[in-house]
Amino acid sequence: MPTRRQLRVNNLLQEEISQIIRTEIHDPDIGFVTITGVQIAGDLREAHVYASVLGDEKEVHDTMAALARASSAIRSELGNRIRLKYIPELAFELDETARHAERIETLISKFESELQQPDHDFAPAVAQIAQLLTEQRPTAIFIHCHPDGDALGSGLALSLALQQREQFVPVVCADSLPTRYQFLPATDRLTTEVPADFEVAVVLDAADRQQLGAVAEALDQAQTVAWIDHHRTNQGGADLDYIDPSAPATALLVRPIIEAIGAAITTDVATCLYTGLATDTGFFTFENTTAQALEASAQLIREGADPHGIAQAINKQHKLPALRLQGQALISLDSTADGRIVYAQLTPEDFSAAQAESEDTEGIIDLLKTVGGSEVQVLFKATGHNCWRISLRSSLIDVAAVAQKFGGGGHIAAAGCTITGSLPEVRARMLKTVASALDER
Ligand SMILES: [Mn+2]
Repeated sequence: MPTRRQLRVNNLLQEEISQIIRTEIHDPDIGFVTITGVQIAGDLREAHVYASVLGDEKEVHDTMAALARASSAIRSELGNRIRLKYIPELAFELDETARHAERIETLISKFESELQQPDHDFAPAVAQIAQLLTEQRPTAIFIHCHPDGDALGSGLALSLALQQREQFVPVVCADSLPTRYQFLPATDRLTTEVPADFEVAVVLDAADRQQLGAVAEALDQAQTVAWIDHHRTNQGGADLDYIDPSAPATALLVRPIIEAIGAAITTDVATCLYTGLATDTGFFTFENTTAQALEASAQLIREGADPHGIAQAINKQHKLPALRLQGQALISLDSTADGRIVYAQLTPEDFSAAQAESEDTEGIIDLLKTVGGSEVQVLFKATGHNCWRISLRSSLIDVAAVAQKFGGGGHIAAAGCTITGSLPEVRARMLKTVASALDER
């Protein structure tokens, strides 16, 4: 099985070799050739380059011979173009269709599991949801409780877009707007109250009904529910589902909907979408910081989003209670499994000593991630008597799977769940589950 790094190098080599053959190698013997894949050896010294050639036996033979002749020229051109410690020797091999298909299949399943590429064409879902929204039936947008930048940004962007079509659509959230997001435009349409009558509900950035918190039951009032989300644990099942776990943020799923209803990406809409994308990628540092994320962010900046202003507004809003709470969490910091698991806890006493609220815990888990040698980070937060909200992070194991064992969910690298019981008991259960997930790896 190739590692992620090898996959990345393979893809890079494939792209560059294709281009070099197209533009730099002028051997008339080279016919219609497509580089269908590259497999680099474990030591990175040699790469098998698979070529499929259109034509009869002679054309195939001549092309392969010409590629073999050109291989050192291609290799030295690769050296000019890419930065690798060692440019591998290239061995060109004919890609017969059967083997080709087989390798494509392996690659696709690899992509699905490792890179979370979409296995779906989402165009029909986008079109159907856009169609629903242009019917102008009374509509309400629902976002997850304890709203983050993606939930708020996605919700407000869609509401602003619908307003351009003369429709006022509230954004319903069980919890009120955190201070750090008060800079967002159009926050006046946020409400904790379920509107009296609506026919269409659009749910954004929530993995399931529970994540809507106190307003979850309001969904039963809707005649039609459209659900747009990027959480891997989302099971779907709404009237219209648009669930794409490969998307770095729900904001990027909302964008094509806005375009499909014919609304403009105004400065305000761009600000909301950029906020969703930036916050869900940890300001473009998390694992989900893909080329797609950066390209989309560049586009939003051209459309008026102010990256510096948004980052300042969100990150320079620390309140004393939140910083004191960070201190409490850091004092409790401990590790297990030879330092591979790092954990911290916030008891009800910590919250009162810091005069902090649950909203103030945001960002603490990211401090845990900075501990050298740690592979999994776990934060235990008291949310009531013997009730613990647990945040999990890891770039090594699937923490969504761990969280699911306790009725929670989330993403591969970031997940959470709630467990009741005494802290020592809850902590022991969770750390044991995490440790065995590490062992099984
Ligand atoms: Mn999100």
